Amino acid sequence: VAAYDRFMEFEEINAHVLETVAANPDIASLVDLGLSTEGRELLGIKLSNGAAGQKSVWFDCAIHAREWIAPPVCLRIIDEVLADPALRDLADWYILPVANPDGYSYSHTDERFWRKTRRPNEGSSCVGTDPNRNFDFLWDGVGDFCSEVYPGSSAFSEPECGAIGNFVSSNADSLVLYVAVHSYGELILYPFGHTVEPVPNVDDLIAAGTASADAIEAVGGTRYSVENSAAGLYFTFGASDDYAYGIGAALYSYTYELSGGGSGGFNPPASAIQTVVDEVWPGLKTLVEYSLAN
Ligand code: 0X9
Ligand code: ZN
Repeated sequence: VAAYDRFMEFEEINAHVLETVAANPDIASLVDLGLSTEGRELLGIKLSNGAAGQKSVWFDCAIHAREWIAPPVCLRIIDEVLADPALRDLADWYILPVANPDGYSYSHTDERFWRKTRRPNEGSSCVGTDPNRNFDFLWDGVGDFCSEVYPGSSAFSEPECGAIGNFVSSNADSLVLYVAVHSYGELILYPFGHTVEPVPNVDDLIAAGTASADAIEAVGGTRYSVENSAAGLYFTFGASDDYAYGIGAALYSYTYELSGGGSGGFNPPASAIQTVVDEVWPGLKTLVEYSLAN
């Protein structure tokens, strides 16, 4: 069981993933997605009943470095799915607790509100790319190196994004649901980020998202709102959820913006973690159930 009373550092989270796999060999396996720019391991975990031909669901957390409230949600998913065989009969679960380990580590050691990756930009002293603008779906190459939403020198210039994109595209046959966990805003966002035009299965996306929001609200009254990304937030290109949906890999694709806290919203106290994971887990479970049933 992971710690929910403090924000774990990257090394501790990876050690926890490795221990979990070692302790549950019949259920859990390591999904080694490769290395970050600075050589940190992108370690995901697969939880499965072992049956062939299962559908699958994916969750990644903290692709934005400073969003520390996200990894505990991924770790809670692992705890729950390990404990409940019925959840493993629904689908194979893939969870990546820290999608941007270089940035996450840097936000612990140097700059609490760091957002981007840590790959240097040639010809600029400004470091990093916004990984959630770097995916190869309608990637928009216009942007300033120093911008918080710099999209990178090319689509998938960031190895962290390429690793996730490669997993998603190569598992398109089984993948039903893609979820990126971010903060903050208490939002359940569905595609696309570049247009408010409804996507073909928008009714199902809204129905699943609303069922999820209802399950979250039932815990302690927090109401997440279910919105199209572009309408509910702002226009974007190259985000991970839009990639998973846009290439046809996941019919259900979402970004969850968790609760905020602290000045600026990206700095909730560790004492907020337990409440967030307790209310969001039932919402994610409901989302999985809905998306696999419809
Ligand atoms: O801007 C983002 O990447 C996300 N918000 S955050 O405050 N965590 O940075 C929202 C992404 C939502 N999805 C799309 N726009 N496709
Ligand atoms: Zn984010």
